Amino acid sequence: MKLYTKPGACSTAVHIDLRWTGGAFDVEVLDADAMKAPAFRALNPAGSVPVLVDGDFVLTQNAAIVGYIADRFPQAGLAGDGSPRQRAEAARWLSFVNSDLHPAFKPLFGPGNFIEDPAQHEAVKAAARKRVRGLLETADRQLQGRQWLAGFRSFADPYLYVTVLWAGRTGVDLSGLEALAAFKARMDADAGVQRTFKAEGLA
Ligand SMILES: N[C@@H](CCC(=O)N[C@@H](CS)C(=O)NCC(=O)O)C(=O)O
Repeated sequence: MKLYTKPGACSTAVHIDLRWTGGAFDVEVLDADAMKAPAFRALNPAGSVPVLVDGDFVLTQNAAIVGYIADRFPQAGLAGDGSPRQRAEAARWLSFVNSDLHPAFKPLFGPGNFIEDPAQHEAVKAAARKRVRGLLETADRQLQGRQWLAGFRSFADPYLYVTVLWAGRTGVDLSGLEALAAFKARMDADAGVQRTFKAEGLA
């Protein structure tokens, strides 16, 4: 099994999941040029990470990939204990991060994709920061009295963690989000996270 990732991107969350499984896998760390190269475009014409290759199976899309990893390494408990209820809780919070939180950053990373006039870019980014802050308040409320989003460690947690790092880098106000800050500190200290960062050249 091989993961294609870009340092600090959403694929870094998948990389942490793989470290948490304790299973064997290869990783290829891509830069912007490698993501445009024909060899990578042959795997994913969209040119985005993550991509997971398992034998002749090429899989894209975060949600599909982490579900596949959870099923391939059930002992890791990334989707819970095998009960429908825990699977649903893990999927609920994965969906929150993948379809609400992650897309909310897009205007911060590329305001020009939303409005052409550069004079408007700061306003677009300010609105995005406000939306991200609101979503992180939801995560903070969920983490109050819990260590992990779903109530147990799941594939939703590394993805949330990566978005918290993005929020720090893009000037989102994180003040007062104490449960989220404690979650980030736990993840910062996690051995799997640290091994991931080292492998991606982020340590
Ligand atoms: N819907 C896709 C989105 C993947 C995505 O947005 N990947 C970003 C990194 S977080 C990417 O590769 N962007 C292109 C680039 O960085 O060049 C998924 O969930 O896998």
